Amino acid sequence: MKYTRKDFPDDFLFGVATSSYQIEGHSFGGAGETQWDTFAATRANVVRAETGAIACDHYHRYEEDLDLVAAAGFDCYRFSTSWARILPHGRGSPNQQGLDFYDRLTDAMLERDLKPCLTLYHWEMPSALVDLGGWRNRDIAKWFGDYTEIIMSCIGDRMFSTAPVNEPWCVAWLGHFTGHHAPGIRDIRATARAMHHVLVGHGTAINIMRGLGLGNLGAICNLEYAMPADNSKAAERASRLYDGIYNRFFLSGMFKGEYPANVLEGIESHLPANWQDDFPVIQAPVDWCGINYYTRKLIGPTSDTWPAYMEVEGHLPKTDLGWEVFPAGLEHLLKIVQHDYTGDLPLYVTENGMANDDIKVGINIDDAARTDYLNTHLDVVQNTLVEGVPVKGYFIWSLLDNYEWSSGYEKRFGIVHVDFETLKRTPKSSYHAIAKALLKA
Ligand code: IFM
Repeated sequence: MKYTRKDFPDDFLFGVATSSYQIEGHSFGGAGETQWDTFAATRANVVRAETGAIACDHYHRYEEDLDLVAAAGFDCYRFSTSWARILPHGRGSPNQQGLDFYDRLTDAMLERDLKPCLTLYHWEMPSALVDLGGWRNRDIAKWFGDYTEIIMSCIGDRMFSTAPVNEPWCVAWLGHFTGHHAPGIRDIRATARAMHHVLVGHGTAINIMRGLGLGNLGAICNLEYAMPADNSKAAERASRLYDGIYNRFFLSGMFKGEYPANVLEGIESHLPANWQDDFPVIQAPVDWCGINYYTRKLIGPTSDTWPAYMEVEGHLPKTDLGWEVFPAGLEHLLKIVQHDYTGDLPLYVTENGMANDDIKVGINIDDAARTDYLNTHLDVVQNTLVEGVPVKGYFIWSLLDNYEWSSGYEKRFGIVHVDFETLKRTPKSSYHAIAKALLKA
């Protein structure tokens, strides 16, 4: 790595991130069926119809995995609890095995001196709640609040930080507009409601946690840097709308209590009645904001129905998911978020990393491309720190190769290789480079 921890402020935190459905193995420990199980069972949704049934078997191997996190010198471990593991039917009686698992997992982090950084919803909606409309149904905010209360009453006091929802754009837009993610809906009204309700759910969970006396609560958004594909006014307008839908809708809701006008043009008639009345909940104060960043998008206009934009292929080097490598986008976004929304609030890069076709040669896995990717993104974190942006930490996605949603197990994001036949873990060269950089004196 180009940097060591000494190049960053003393209180700067380094972490690595995972999520429950992507690594745990949802067939273990009494977890309920999730929307990803049924989405994967539907033709052509997921590569080879793969599910998270076994995943990395982290449910049984978490001690070994946390040993790897600690041995690399990370300060923090970002993980998520599964709604369907805690409440197999989404509501009602909790699954004690699920609560016990997260209790053990938490203690295992603390025993290794790792700060537990929790996300409460990383997409494993229990199927029973999808049957009731999932994020389309306004009651989801209350159900999410109930789930929050159950899990946080059990492990909340031991968390370093907690965020309710990972990547509200993915939840709402990929799940209900493009249909690329579960529940695989393609409907503008469903999308508008999911966009709004996911924010009401976020605020409800924050308020419940405050009520339990918990602190260091945040919001985590995935952001993409939108650029016009050419110099035309139409491309400029299209890229502003992409930015509005992808980035500003969620940030504006949470930090300003409003939605961008260009987004409302397309969705206002589909929002639930009296949606403005929900802003006091949506704006529940948070203590920090997390940004998940991977790439930029070049956007051009189309003559299609709203939002009438399209992604135009760019020519920068790409990762194995076809995402262009554009570190400058992270710098722009950190500055924009601070300037337009969060001011002095601590910012974290809560996910950053790349899919790479990592090949195992003997016992070695050389993923120099990943180390380069991390270095170039840390370069821009350095730039923002110099300019006074309060970035307080950086988390790599991901610890392990894992279930990459509709790509199944085909795309590898881990700094640790997982053989999905034997489940053997092998640290890649990026892991060794990070371990060297994070060595504490
Ligand atoms: O794997 C995902 C993760 O679940 C959410 N953020 C983006 C990652 C890479 O696609």
